[in-house]
Amino acid sequence: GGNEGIGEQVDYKIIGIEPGAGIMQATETALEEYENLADWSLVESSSAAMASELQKAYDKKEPIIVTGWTPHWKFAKFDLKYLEDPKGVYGEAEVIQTLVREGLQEEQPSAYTVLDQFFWTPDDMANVMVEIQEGADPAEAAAAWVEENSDKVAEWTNGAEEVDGEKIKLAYVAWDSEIASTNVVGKVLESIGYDVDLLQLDAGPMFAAVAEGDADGMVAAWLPGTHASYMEEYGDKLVDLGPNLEGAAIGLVVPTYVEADSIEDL
Ligand code: PBE
Repeated sequence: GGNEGIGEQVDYKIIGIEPGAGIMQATETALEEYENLADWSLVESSSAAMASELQKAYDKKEPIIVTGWTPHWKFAKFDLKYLEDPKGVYGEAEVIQTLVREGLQEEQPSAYTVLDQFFWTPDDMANVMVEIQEGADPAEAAAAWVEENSDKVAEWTNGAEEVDGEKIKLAYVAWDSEIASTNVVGKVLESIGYDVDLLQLDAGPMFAAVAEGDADGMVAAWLPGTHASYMEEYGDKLVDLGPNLEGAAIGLVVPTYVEADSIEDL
């Protein structure tokens, strides 16, 4: 390692997101495990503020290092790369899983069926994210996607009987990826008659809410790595409905003009 140029230029800082995100925990681990990062720090921020820092640096072609993840609209908007992670701190490919509260299957079988069958691709998710990033209201972007993808939606609602205004509460965190997925699933549940409430929380409280039955479900668990600590804490009180997306990833992300390929080059 030891590229003093980049470290100096970014003030030995990695631009993070909300505390509580799994990627923040992983990055704290990276700061401990990579000796060349011993004097670096991780800046707490928010997903939106991280993206605007990235935009500002990118416009000026200045170096920047952010906590990044896929699917995310930033890869469509900017030329970016993941830094290699030879120590494997950020894990391998991740999936995003759907988790629901105990008792949902018996009490709200239609919602359970939809949540169980919800599965889409990173491109699907990215398309919704890009619309929102370009200014669409999340609920409207989700409604438009649902309308344009009726074949896929029909697979998710297959076998789910219509209901009459029953209440369903989905917990999520304001990560761009989860704003997209949660709004889409919410629209699909509305389309079969549910009165849907989207409950925005921090990561830990999101897992706790579903585990304790204060929310009915969530489509936002990044596993096996990113949210491993939350699964350890709440996993036995959650019903795991499996992946809703395959091919997710987290890591340190830089614009391609940054002259580093690996975390060890910093
Ligand atoms: N993320 C997006 C989350 C999961 C979804 C990668 C920012 C996290 O790090 O916990």
